[in-house]
Amino acid sequence: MKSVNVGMIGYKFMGKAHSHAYRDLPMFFPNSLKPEMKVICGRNEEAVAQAAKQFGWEEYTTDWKSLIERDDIDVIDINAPSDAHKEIAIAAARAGKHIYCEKPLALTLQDSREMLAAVQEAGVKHMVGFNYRFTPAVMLAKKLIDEGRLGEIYHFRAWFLQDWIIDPNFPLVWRLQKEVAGSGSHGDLGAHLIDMAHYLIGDISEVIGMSETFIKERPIPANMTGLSATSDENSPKGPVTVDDATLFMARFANGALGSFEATRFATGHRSTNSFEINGSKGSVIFDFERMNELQVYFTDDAKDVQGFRRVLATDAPHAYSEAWWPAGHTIGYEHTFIHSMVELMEAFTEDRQPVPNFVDGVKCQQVLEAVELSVEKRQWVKVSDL
Ligand code: SOE
Repeated sequence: MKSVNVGMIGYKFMGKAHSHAYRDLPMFFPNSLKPEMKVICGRNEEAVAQAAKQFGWEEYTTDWKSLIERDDIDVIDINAPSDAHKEIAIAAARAGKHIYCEKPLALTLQDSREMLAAVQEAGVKHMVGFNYRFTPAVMLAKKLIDEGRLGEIYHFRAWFLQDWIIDPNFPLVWRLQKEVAGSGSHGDLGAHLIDMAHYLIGDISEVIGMSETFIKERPIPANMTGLSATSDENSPKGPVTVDDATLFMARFANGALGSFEATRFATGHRSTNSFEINGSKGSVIFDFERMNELQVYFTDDAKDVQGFRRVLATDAPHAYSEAWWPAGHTIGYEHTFIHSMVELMEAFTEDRQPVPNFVDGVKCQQVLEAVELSVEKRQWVKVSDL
């Protein structure tokens, strides 16, 4: 197998990010299997035809069921809104297709478990879109932890702050509707933080959270695409059925303590995705708005120069640096998706499951749901009880 034929369902924000990744991958990773951009699928024919042309897909279709039946398609990439993930993933697995699915994996823990069972039964490869794991600075943090260079880990604190719906008249887009999105900032942003915690620190054993929907009703959108939408003055309003902000505290199985904040109401923060980790021998701080850097502190540095140092984690010898630009010529958001697709291609070459996969997707969903239960009950919830 020298190339992998992809059929992609969804063509908006994530569709563009994935398409760009498939297109760039062969240029920068010439030794990788090549993803062939065969077919893009969406409900609106005019829009999907335009996307096919703009992003570089060979064909388009509006019928995902016929797409997954095609013999010439190896991988189904699902980046349609979250309520579409389950049906498509299960059908694709039964048709013997490998799957890349955007996060959150499903609307509920139960749905995500059914999806995992389907891919395992079919014996196909499965991957979930936790793209931030593939940031070289995050991978450096992981290396420092795994090598024991931060010592025993005491704290993981993470925050994902946005403000794109701060205007109460911003329309009721699908991300604000429970039946389509599952949850709000929690499943959209908190899911990334939870996966990051799993990746870096390990399993979460118990959680306690709180949640709020600040704006209860919003105008029904006339048009929406990606994260933007419009409505007119006379648009009727509908109820917001998800959280605007969810915060929770967590205890990790290894004894570390965690705090998590996901909100779309952090005025001035366009997309601040950060964490800090403190261990007995040092700390790291990461902020996606400065994604090329990791701040690192070691307790055994000479006292007179002790302090956080800024490591440019996209230069050699850091992850993926050999594929990119000369030293100091930094990379961006889109590269996290290219690296994710490289992992998917490597999984084919090495005949193993890519990571993160649906097992990680289910683990994330379990914590999401444990937090929701804790909010409802106003008490600590053990993740393993779900
Ligand atoms: C919108 O809130 C969003 O694009 C998420 O859906 C993504 O997963 C996150 O990476 C950035 O914010």
